[in-house]
Amino acid sequence: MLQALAAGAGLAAAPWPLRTARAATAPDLVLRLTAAPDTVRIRPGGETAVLRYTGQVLRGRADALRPSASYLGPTLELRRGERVRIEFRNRLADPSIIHWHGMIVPEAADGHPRFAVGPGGEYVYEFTVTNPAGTYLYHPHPHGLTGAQVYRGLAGLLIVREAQERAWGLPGPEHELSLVIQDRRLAGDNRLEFKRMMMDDMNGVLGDTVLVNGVAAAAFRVAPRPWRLRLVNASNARIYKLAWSDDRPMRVIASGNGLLSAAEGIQTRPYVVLAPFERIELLEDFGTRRPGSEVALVSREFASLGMMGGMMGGGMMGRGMEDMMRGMMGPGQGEALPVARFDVGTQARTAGEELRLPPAPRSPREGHELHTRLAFRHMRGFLDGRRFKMEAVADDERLPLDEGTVWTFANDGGPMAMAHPMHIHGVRFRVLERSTGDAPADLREGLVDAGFKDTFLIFPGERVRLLVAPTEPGLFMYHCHNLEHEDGGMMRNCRFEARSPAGRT
Ligand SMILES: [Cu+2]
Repeated sequence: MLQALAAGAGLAAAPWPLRTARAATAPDLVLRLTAAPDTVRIRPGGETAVLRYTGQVLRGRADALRPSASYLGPTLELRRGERVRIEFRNRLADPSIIHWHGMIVPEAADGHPRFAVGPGGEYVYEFTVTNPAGTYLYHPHPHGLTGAQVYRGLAGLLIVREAQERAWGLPGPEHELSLVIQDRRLAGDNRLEFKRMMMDDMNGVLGDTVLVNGVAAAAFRVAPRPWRLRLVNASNARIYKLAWSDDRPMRVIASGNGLLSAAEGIQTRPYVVLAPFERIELLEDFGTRRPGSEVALVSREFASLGMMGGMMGGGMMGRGMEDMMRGMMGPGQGEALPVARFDVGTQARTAGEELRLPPAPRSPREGHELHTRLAFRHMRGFLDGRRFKMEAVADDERLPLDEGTVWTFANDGGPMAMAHPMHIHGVRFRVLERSTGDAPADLREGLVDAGFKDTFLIFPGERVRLLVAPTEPGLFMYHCHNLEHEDGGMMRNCRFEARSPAGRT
């Protein structure tokens, strides 16, 4: 078994017996995901070389995989409570490993970079789906290579479903749409252009074209009725300020890791801020719009983030200089961009059901505290002055199992300060508090801190307190999900462990 896991790997022989690799009972579902080079047609004028996950159902429901139309991997459709085995085959020229973003799985199934397998290698994951119904992702996580691999196409959706979703009044799968939003830059010959300049390591790689599900100028035909929209930011670094072109409010039913609770209710926002690898779900009634009309999902301008954004928008440069910079670099962070178009059908309108969101789970006891200071200097991000080391975990990066830790993140201000989308593996957490007044005025109203999250955006000068209660023991990680910051080392391990009798954690 262990030999099979590390087959051809060289890089990472399993560092300890993978007790989770083969459960006592057979899995309900056995899937195979293969990462390999491929070509797809993204726009006219020649195919684009990409990296791509393809999948197969080896055992169980054939509908557990839904193929994608472009370079994205197949959508995994999993059911809560299902036991899943996934065999990952690396047919890339570089090491890789898959992380199930937002999923709470055993340590050995989390896709930590220390498990990366080399070209020709395989890794077997086994876990039970414990996450509630929601929108999740899978993507590569080899240290230093994540940004390039995701940019070239390696990512896919992972949807968890529950039988009760219909009883909660949510539109069924036939009336939902997933939009995986990514910005890319295609050269004249349709080659994907990744890093081009030093700024890319600092700001993260930004594209000039928004692709939705791997398609440029995406358009959807929608019946005039309520739809469940799963909006997913799988961009390396771009933050979107998503809004309807007709300025209707956005009705948010999930803010990240599962649906909002009945107590929280639908959160209405004029626009929604979506940082890299955050997801949000909307309940949108297209029946309230004129039949035959069209409405666009757009990303609105914001001036508050990004060095170039500030310089260009703040009038620090002359007009000619501004135009030249924009031509060279493409749209910076915060520039307005089109995302997708929705054409409302002309058939009779169908009313929606009354939404009954599920009750909130009980909050854990808050018994522990942690503090992490984020800083960005010399083009690199630091977590409490530290950078990533494969096995290193400090005393102040240990969290007790099965109780609440209040984890405070403070983002340094200063001239190089940046917003960072922070992600913690292996847990879903609540945002307890955000320091008031520090979120930029042109983004503030679009933050949704309700519900459970696994990724949150923290602005320069801001302090955000989370309530985290790990349930899976072992070595997990927390990091910035701007993929260039992550690859640059703005990532650390954290260990979830039982409290020792002496009280030390
Ligand atoms: Cu960052």
